[in-house]
Amino acid sequence: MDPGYDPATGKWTITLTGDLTWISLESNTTVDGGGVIIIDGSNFYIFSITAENITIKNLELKNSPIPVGFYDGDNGTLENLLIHDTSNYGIYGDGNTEDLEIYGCIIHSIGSWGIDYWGSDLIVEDSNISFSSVGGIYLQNTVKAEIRDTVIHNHNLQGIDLNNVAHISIVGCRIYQLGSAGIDVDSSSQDIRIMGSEVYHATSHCIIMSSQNNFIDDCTLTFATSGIHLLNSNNSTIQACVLYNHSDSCILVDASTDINIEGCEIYYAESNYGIHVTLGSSQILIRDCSIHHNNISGISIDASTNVNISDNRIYSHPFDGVSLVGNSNSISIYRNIIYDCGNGIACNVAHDISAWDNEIYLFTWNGISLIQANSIEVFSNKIYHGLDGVAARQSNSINISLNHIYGNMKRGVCLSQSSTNFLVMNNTIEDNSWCGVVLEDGSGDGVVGGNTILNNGGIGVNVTSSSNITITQNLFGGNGGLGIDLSPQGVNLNDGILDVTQGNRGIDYPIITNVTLMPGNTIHIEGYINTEGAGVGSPAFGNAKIELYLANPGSGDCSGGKCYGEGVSYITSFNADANGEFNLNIVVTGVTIPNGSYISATVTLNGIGTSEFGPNIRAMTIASRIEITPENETIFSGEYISYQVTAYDDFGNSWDITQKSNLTIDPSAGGRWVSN
Ligand SMILES: [Ca+2]
Ligand SMILES: [Ca+2]
Ligand SMILES: [Ca+2]
Repeated sequence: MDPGYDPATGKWTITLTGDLTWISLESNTTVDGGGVIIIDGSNFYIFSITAENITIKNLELKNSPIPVGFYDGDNGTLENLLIHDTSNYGIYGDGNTEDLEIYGCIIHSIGSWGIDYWGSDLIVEDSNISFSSVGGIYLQNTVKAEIRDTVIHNHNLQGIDLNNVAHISIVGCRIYQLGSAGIDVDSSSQDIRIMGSEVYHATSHCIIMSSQNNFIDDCTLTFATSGIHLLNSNNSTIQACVLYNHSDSCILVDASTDINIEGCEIYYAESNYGIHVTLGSSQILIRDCSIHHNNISGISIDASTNVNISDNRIYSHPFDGVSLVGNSNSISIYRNIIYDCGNGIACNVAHDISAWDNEIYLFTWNGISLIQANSIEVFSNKIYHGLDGVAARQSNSINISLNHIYGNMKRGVCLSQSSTNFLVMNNTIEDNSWCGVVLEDGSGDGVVGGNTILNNGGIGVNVTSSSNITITQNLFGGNGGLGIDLSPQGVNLNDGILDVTQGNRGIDYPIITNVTLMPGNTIHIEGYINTEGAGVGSPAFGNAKIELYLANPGSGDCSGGKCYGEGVSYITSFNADANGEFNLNIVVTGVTIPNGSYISATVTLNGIGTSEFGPNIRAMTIASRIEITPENETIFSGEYISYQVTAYDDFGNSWDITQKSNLTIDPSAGGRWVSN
């Protein structure tokens, strides 16, 4: 050794020579440089440690292939070392090394990994590792390591590379300026915890892992290919992280199972999605995240299954808030707020999807878009201020219920391109600029029932080039067109026949000729289903179901001197006879029919659908009438009959005005009635 003193720095430099190519230490030795010793390895190894309980501290080590190497040297402590200009590792531990602790070390300008460790039980704390030709920290086969409060930056490859390791914690670290990933974990590794750390400016992903049982908490992951890329990685939780400015998606979940992503803020994915789940991933939970301003969509689920997306705020995406593609299935989307997107939720070749309790608004196209989607439930959502509220194409088995769909620039609900087997039930669909509900282009085999369809700019329910749509017990009012309009547009005057060129095959509506309000909540109703003026029914409509409504024409409901609906309140239903005629008394419950109110009705045929509303007719009480009881009775000579005569007024008051109520036909009096 050749100690040299530098008065300028106050430090002593010891340079290794060919006589001493490394320093061996006995067990239980402390080497303390006091902050004033520099060891220049002169391209030789400096400390090669095979002993135990070695502490080396307060030294500067340089110009060595490996300044500090542990070879089955257990319980080592390195403290406050400055290590630089190595041709190989900064610090090395072989596979037989245990319990190495590294505190407050600065390692830079390294020929390979800053720390290369194959042993177990490693602690790295308060250290700074930079400018290596390979990477910051490499662990292989390590069981239990904690890397805390350490800065790792400017490496040609990874910041931290973990291989076949277990029980690793990375806490409070800052990792940046990397030629590859920030943290790279292989598929043999497990139980990896990354907490309170920042990773940024990685050429590849901030974190890429194929390991099992991962926990990533409170990390900020920015400016890379992605923030987190899980590949064949199972049972992972990502929570309370902030991820932004990635050239691909912010979180990539590929072929991974049982992944929870919660409480994260995710934005500025520059060419893809906030979260992209694909390649057969399953059991995915995305909850309570804020996902916004990503280049395509907020969340994309592609070819994956069993996904729950809940309680997120998803906004400001040019395409979809949530996109489901590639036969993804078993997806639940609930309690999300989704706004300022192209589509709120888009299912494009997907099935078994439920969306409920979402609030979706300010979308450019559809609140919910279904294309070749099957087994879909959309319920209790608020969908407003977009173009079409819910739009389905080439989709089937769709249940749209209990939603509030309003204020959209086109239609509330539109099913088209042969969408079949649907229920549109108990929704409130109002104030949309075009129609409330549109069924078109061969969309059939559905029910539109129990909805409140109010104040839409166009038609309430419009059936175009479609059939077998039952429209039942809806509340209409104030729609700009007809309440129900089967193509062609406007009232399809009855022609007594079905006609395949018309919506719902041009079912004729009922012509009610008389509707009388009677005592005891009873109405008497007569009429037929056939060409107006025919006076008799058409068997084409035999046994059809007729639904009665209180009617109130708003705009667009009157033509040819008559008004047709809109049916504002369902009253009751009954069936026509085999000839398409009806003449009956009905007891009405639950609805009050004021004297003079207007009544309209629809016809529904099984397998064909429902008609438009028929012409409105006033329901009147019988004013000041007299009723005789019995009304018809056959009697023979010598018999006698008792009868009663009752007078009624408009208000339902009655008087018994029977006077001589006991008469006999007397043969001896020439067959005349005589009083007894
Ligand atoms: Ca109208
Ligand atoms: Ca029509
Ligand atoms: Ca017809």
